Amino acid sequence: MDDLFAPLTTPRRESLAEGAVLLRARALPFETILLAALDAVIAASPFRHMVTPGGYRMSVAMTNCGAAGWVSDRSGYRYDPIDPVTGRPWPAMPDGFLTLARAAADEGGYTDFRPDACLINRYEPGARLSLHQDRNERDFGHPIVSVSLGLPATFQFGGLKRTGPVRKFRVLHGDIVVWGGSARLRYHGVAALKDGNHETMGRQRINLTFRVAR
Ligand code: MD3
Ligand code: FE
Repeated sequence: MDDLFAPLTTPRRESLAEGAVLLRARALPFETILLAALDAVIAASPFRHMVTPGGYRMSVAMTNCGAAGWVSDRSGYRYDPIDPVTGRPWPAMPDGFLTLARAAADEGGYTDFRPDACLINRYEPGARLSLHQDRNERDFGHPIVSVSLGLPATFQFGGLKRTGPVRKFRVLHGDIVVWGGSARLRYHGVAALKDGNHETMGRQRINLTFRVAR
């Protein structure tokens, strides 16, 4: 059952590990702007299920905005300035996305964050992301900022090796996580999404993941 008192009893800011901080509900003031911008992005570059280099269809549907978009296909993972589905550049990064990502990075202690890539992940009930590292970017000195929207999810994060202990925590609509420093290369994933209905987002979770890819 939902905890009605969560906004009163949950800290606004939680340190998850060295370099990683969870900022509760920080995207809520941007909700309307984010959702309008998101609609425009997916109208230009729709969600699609990419295929892993091993040939598996990902359960998470993805799209991108910004100068570079994360792409997976039989030939590998990479950042590409062109959306392979439309043959056109990915939609530009909306101002509201940039402003929020930068404010969150600032609050996490990372000044001057200028992401050129935003990977947008859509989880429907049952969709999951298995444990992985984000290592397709050129410079791991830049943090990653993650904005959660819609249904709650369980984040998993481990260490710098695939094996070993994994910690779990719930992320809710409007929560932001900033991953930098020694947390930047931690293994992480998302457990299978539990079914539910979110009052503004319906039966889905959307995650915006801001990176410096260049
Ligand atoms: C921990 N997305 O797109 S964001 C991804 O919720 C990805 O859609 C997840 O992992 C999602 O690659 C999780 C949280 C996240 C992002 C980057 C990290 C956690 C991280 C980098 C290092 C450690
Ligand atoms: Fe990741």
